[in-house]
Amino acid sequence: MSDAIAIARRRLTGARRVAVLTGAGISAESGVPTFRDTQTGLWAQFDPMQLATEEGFRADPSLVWRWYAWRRTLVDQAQPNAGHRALAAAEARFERLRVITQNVDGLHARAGSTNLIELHGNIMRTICLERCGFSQDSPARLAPGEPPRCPRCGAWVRPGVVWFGEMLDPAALDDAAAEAQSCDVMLVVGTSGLVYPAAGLPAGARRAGAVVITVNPEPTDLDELATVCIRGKAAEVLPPLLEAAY
Ligand code: BJW
Ligand code: ZN
Repeated sequence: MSDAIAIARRRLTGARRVAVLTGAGISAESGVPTFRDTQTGLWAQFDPMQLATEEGFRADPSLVWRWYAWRRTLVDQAQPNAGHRALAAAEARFERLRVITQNVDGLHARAGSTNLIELHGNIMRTICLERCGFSQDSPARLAPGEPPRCPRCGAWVRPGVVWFGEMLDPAALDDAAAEAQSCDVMLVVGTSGLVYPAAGLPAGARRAGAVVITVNPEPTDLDELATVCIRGKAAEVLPPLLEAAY
């Protein structure tokens, strides 16, 4: 076990409330490419920042729908990894453990996490572009081509995720901010810390006096405010970090 993991384990001992902020890195070892790594093959010529906006969707609905159809098949084939499972199992160890995820892949829920906030929605959900209220769990393999029409109002449907420039669900964001304010320890796993408002949560936790532990194989801006910084892959670090010491 690395020194950093041993130090972080000591900081977790005695913690009652643990908040966990996760990003795409936790699903990397499940084979789901991180948002910024989806630019492979056919998609290399497109900027994800342009695909993940309402403007981009309206400009070329078929293109954006195809990108999401492809990503849905990747998510459908993926399985939760040891990192997701360690977090799900740790719910039983602490008085309160809440996972706040930026991921849209649903792998935390599939691993068994029950106390979960999905800040950026879920790629397996389909909603109405005009927000008439239509929402449906999508089959994994929604056909590419043009997006279907909303059965209620006839507008395009779109993925049930939060695009750039869109508000996060206010209740989910309030919940996440309250967890950050009240936790003893915040674990920050596999996120570049570039996308707000999620990226602001660790600073909120730190200001409120929490210990902040980061897990990432690469340096990020969040390291500056971390109490303990663990360099490593989520699926390798989280099991030894979270298993109870007997
Ligand atoms: C491993 C690993 C392994 C690899 N183990 N780790 C304040 C300042 C500046 C800008 C803004 C601000 N407030 C708001 C903004 C604008 C914008 C924003 O933040 N822009 C920045 C890019 C600057 N934010 C928004 O627009 C948000 N809305 C909002 O604020 O509304 C109010 C508002 C409206 C209008 C104007 C202004 C304000 C909405 C953000 C929605 C983000 N949506 C996406 C797409 C979801 C749908 C989809 O997937 O298609 O969410 S963007 C994308 O980034 C996705 C992710 O959830 C999110 C975060 O990415 P994440 O998870 O950190 O992944 P990566 O790829 O960046 O990093 C992976 C990390 O893993 C790396 O560090 C690796 O090293 C690591 N890793 N392998 C552990 N094995
Ligand atoms: Zn509609």
